[in-house]
Amino acid sequence: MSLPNSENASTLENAMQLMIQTFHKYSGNEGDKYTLSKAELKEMLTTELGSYLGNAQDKEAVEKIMGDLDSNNDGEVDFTEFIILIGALTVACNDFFLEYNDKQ
Ligand SMILES: [Ca+2]
Ligand SMILES: [Ca+2]
Repeated sequence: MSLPNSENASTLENAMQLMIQTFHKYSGNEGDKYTLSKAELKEMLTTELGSYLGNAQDKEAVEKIMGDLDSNNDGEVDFTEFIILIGALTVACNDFFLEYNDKQ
């Protein structure tokens, strides 16, 4: 999947495109092309967020993340639900960063 003008894109625009591309890289593996099944979510979490989420290999952790994210309860994670996860993780990273800076 490619989006227009990626060469001229700003850093933030690139980050947005990467989030879209990353989602579609996993969502297209099985079932609905535009949503993540539990297996696709697990693969995405372990491959892309391994260092942040640590033990996402753990079946219960995946079930919990799936349950938390699947706000419309259809058993799949759509792009809106995915972006909420990324947003929440980014907020947590920012909090960590601010705290770390305050201690310097
Ligand atoms: Ca899918
Ligand atoms: Ca859902």
